[in-house]
Amino acid sequence: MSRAEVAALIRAGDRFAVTCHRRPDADAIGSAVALAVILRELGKDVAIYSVDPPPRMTGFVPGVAEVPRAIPSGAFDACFVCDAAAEALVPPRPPGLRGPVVMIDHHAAHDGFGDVVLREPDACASGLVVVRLMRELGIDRIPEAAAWPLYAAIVSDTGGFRYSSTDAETHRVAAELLELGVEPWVAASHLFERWEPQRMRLLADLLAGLTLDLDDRVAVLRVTQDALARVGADAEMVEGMVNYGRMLEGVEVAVLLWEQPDGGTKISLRASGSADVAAVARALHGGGHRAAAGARTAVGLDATYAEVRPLVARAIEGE
Ligand SMILES: [Mn+2]
Repeated sequence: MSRAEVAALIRAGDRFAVTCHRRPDADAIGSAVALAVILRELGKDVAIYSVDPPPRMTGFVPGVAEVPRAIPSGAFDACFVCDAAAEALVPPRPPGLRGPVVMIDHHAAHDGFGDVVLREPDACASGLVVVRLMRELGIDRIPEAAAWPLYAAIVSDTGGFRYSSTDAETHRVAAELLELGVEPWVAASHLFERWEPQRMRLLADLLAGLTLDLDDRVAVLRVTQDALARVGADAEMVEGMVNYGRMLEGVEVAVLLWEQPDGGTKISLRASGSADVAAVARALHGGGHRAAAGARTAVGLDATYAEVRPLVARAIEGE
């Protein structure tokens, strides 16, 4: 559906539920909070919820800590789900929903789930899709209460304005957010620094076990349940670790293999060149972006890497 059609749907409704993908990241929770602010600006009744807690690092963003965990009751004309590329990531819908589930997303790969899908893969973050939708609705100025949530969404999904998704529009919107009072150093310090000692120890452990493969063009990092227990790290601390593999000169794809409590493996993939890791993830029934994707297997780390390796080899040859 087009942005204009989604805007028409918003104008026609009165009561909306707003949520984001399960185990939200800063873009998911930030775009949901911002969308709720914008819908309220239009005089709509809005119930926001996130069944899983937002990451600790987003606790500084105004509005995030107040997002309820409970699925809201009452009647809703639509339920907006921010930043979710697949049905498995969509939280339960409010029982009183009498309208469509509307997906607001920017992922290149999307399973098509949702009654209405507004997906703009050229946007660096779902937060940016929310800003575009806001303008479509005739609001020119970003409401102040949406500024920090949108900045957190954009700065985290672009890795601090470093990824290839960063463009002029990204910086234009960021400039607008700064004019509304956002302080970049405060956001950066919360989102990228302030590490717990356990997280730093986990990184040391990961780097000690880093291996290079396929003519040093692929870096492989492994996280075991044993290692997590040894350093006292939790699941949230594993997020983003794959990027360290990508920082090596000559590495085109970084693979993080993360042993799950059920014996399966979660795979995170990052590309630094033009290799398409979304294609690798899709072959393993996962998804994501061209340069950042993920999947899961039901087998252990070594068996998983045996599946991943030929796919990654093809991805780096195919660029
Ligand atoms: Mn996102």
